[in-house]
Amino acid sequence: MATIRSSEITDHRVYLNRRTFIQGLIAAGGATLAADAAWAQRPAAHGRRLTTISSPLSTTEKPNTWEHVTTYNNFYEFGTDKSDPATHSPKFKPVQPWTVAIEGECAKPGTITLEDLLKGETLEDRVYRHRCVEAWSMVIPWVGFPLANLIKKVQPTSKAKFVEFTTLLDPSQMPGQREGVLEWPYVEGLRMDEALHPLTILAVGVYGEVLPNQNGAPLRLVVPWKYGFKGAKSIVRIRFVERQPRTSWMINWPAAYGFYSNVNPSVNHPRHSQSTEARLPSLFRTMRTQMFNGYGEQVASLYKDLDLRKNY
Ligand SMILES: Nc1nc2c(c(=O)[nH]1)N[C@H]1C(S)=C(S)[C@@H](COP(=O)(O)O)O[C@H]1N2
Ligand SMILES: [Mo]
Repeated sequence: MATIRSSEITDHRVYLNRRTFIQGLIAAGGATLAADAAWAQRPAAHGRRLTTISSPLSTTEKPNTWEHVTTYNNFYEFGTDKSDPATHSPKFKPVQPWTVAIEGECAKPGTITLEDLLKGETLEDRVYRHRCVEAWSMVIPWVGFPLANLIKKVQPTSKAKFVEFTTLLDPSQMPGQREGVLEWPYVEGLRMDEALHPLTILAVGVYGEVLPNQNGAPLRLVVPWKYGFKGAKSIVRIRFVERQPRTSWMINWPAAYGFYSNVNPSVNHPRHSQSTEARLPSLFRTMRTQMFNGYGEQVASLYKDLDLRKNY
């Protein structure tokens, strides 16, 4: 049994006063759960099922529960606490029909509805490891389809070197956007070869069901070898560009959040060691973090000519 140094749990102590999360831990530990107003916020699986096939690219690790996946995460548009997305997003109504603007360096720019985007797609269950900068991790059973399928349809030009993803801007529905915690709207980006990689998906569901609001309804990005924040939520624009996009987190704190943000145990975040992680519901960082979150065999070749200490 490894000895746990107090420094290894400091990051988590910051979140220990998050009531819903603590109760989640108690529940996971099998203790009796007190009936409590906050816990009543816990979303139940809503039952809007999707038809899916399972993917050979799934990990065989056991997924975290629906409760973990949907009550402990980040979606700053709804607040900065880990429990805020679940608490403050239920009233959010994704615009119907949801549309995505396809812009920039491609042969077929235009506006596409989510329904059209899904035409001809087979939805896959993709069970992926998910590693956050704050040093916790989960295993999440996403439902989605390869981003590459969409990219091929809209035919990027030879000038398209990067893909930029933008989240909905709607301060009337997203209270976090009335605060200056990040530059809004939330922007993320990938290099073209990362975007085309078969592990990279656009997700529309989790646990076989339509995405709940807090996980990025109705459409979000999932890139399993990168830190969780690369997965932009509630996407309304996908733009093909020649230059590396300025992402919201790079603008917020460039020394901590680089463009690549590949999971890398040997490069520390200014505030956290990145060498170990706590697999929720455990609070202890007893797991060694793997290079590329364990997806090195599939993705390491993308970075063979890059110094990953400089390009963090
Ligand atoms: N628009 C938007 N997307 C976002 C975020 C956010 O604040 N706003 N947070 C990111 C971070 S830091 C993480 S860890 C994941 C968490 O949500 P998930 O568990 O549903 O992936 O969403 C990412 N996508
Ligand atoms: Mo994160």
